[in-house]
Amino acid sequence: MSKKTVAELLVETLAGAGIERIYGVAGDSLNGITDSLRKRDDIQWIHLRHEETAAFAAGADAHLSGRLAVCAGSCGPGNLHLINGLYDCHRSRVPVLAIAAQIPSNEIGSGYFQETHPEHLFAQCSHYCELVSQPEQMPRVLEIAMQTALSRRGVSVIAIPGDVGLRDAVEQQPRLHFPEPKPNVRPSDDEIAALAKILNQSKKITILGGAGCAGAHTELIELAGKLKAPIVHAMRGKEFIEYDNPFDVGMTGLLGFSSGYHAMMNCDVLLMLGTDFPYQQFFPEKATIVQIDLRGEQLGRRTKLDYGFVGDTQTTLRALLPKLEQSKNDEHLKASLEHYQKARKGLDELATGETGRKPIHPQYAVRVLDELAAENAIFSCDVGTPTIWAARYLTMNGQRRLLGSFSHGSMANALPQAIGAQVSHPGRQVVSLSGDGGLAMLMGDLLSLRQLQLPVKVIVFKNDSLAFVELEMKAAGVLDFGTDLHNPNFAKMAEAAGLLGLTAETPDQVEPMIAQALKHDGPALVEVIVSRQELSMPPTITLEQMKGFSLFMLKAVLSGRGDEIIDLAKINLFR
Ligand SMILES: Cc1cc2nc3c(=O)[nH]c(=O)nc-3n(C[C@H](O)[C@H](O)[C@H](O)COP(=O)(O)OP(=O)(O)OC[C@H]3O[C@@H](n4cnc5c(N)ncnc54)[C@H](O)[C@@H]3O)c2cc1C
Ligand SMILES: Cc1ncc(C[n+]2csc(CCOP(=O)(O)OP(=O)(O)O)c2C)c(N)n1
Ligand SMILES: [Mg+2]
Repeated sequence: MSKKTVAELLVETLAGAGIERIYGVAGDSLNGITDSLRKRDDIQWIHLRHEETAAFAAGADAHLSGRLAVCAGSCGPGNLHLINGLYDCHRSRVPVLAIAAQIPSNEIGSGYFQETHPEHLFAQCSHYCELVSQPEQMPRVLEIAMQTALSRRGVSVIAIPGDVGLRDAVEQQPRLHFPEPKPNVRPSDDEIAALAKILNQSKKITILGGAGCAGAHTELIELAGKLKAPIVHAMRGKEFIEYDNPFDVGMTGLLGFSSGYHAMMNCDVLLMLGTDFPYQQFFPEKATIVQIDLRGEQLGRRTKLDYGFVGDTQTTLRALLPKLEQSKNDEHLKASLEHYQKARKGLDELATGETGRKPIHPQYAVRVLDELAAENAIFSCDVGTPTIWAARYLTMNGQRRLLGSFSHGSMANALPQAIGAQVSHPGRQVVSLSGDGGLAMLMGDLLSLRQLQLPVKVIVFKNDSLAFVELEMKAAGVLDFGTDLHNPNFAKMAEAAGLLGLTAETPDQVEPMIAQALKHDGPALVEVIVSRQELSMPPTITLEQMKGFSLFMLKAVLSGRGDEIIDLAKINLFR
């Protein structure tokens, strides 16, 4: 029997750790690895058209499963293409390992064909990034990379020259055979007592929850019930917090609900749980702020902080709940919930479609999709206006999932993430809410839907523009420029690529076409011709007010009404 190669040991180590697939694009320098994959049936090669897609897809896979996912690119330009997707994975704290093949080891440093230095390139978007330069390092370096991605939640990269992969392995087996550790992390007893005291003494408490509340829904609802506290969520917390939640008052932030904003601004104590909500302008200035996060380094990052605690949300709340007294004061909660109902009603009124009337409101298309989609559908939304519609019109229910490039904010994420979702969850309905700009940016991988037989449904919001940027330009008082898109007929293009392709031009076509696409046994694309400026800027905000501020710098929530920005700094609806 021939000896095992380093590449074979690499693949065996991955398979042994339960990795079922590697997303990537093949290349000479990856030959050792792809050839090892070819010979096994317990780990698949997911062949894509662009490495950026591979990285986003791996990130989606990891986000949905909570487990390590792997992507790969060949030397130089091949792995360089991974970088934007890897940034996204790293900033979203999902465990992803990237295999960056390297040029022949004896050529490193000579300016050889395709030479780059992955250890430098990926240093900023990874916790661990090392070159495997000799067989003795395998599998140890790979195992450290995997362990680091998992335990620190983020990206690890190993760079490996093609020739090193083809050499004989020294070690013959993976060395680590233990299940992923799952420690309980919580504040000390004294800290829990101090936290309980602060909360027991306060009457107007608002909870701001984020993605770090995943898995702690029961405890979160019990907490809100005891404190009579409205719960505001940050975008990445939507899928974990919004459902079955009688305390829900919506999202905060520019794209949020005015009710979310007010619930935060009008509290005496803001309790932040597992959130890194980034916009400083939306935090209350006078309230006492308490933050609980699994990572100490996250404490006080976004706002001044009065108390900070390190703990996992669920474990911490379990320790805290018995120490809390039942609050009897529900004034703040009631006011916040009433405000939420009003805000919700206002948004729902915009999500309508009149027969034959063009163009279609994008809100309407998403409302229809929300109604028709499966109870356990997985959605992804592009950065741009699809993020707004997803935040406001997709209903989460504890089974549905929502993917986006929320922390890194990269365009073109939705289709690649949908690919990763569908590959890793073959039985689930997966829907990509794509911008026409976003789809075009990584459009090559529409072809992958057919090739990999992935029944992803792509809804394209065709507004012939980079609408979100146009909105920001208007807000900044500059004339919009460079935002026009001369689009093809995406439905015909989809047909040519072997997908079902449909075009909805009028509201009455939206429901039957989305229904047809969802039922279709294979990939489908519905282009929806939507209005270009659904949220126009208010005439009352002057250039002077805007000067030097990006839209995100404004202390404002974009009113769903499309005719105003509610300058929330000036209005206090509770007074
Ligand atoms: C175009 C665009 C517009 C946007 N507008 C908005 C907006 O208006 N409003 C909005 O909210 N967002 C908006 N976002 C998203 C925003 O940029 C942030 O990504 C988002 O607010 C962060 O959500 P989060 O705090 O839930 O998640 P993260 O930023 O991922 O933070 C999660 C926190 O939880 C901690 N954590 C993880 N696990 C645990 C655990 N088990 N226990 C305790 N802590 C844990 C982490 O350490 C981290 O600090 C927008 C994004 C885009 C692209
Ligand atoms: C890779 C990348 N390039 C540019 C941007 C800036 N940007 C943010 S949203 C956006 C427009 C997105 O257009 P589209 O996908 O058509 O969505 P729309 O807002 O029109 O619905 C742009 C250019 C970005 N976030 N990411
Ligand atoms: Mg667009």
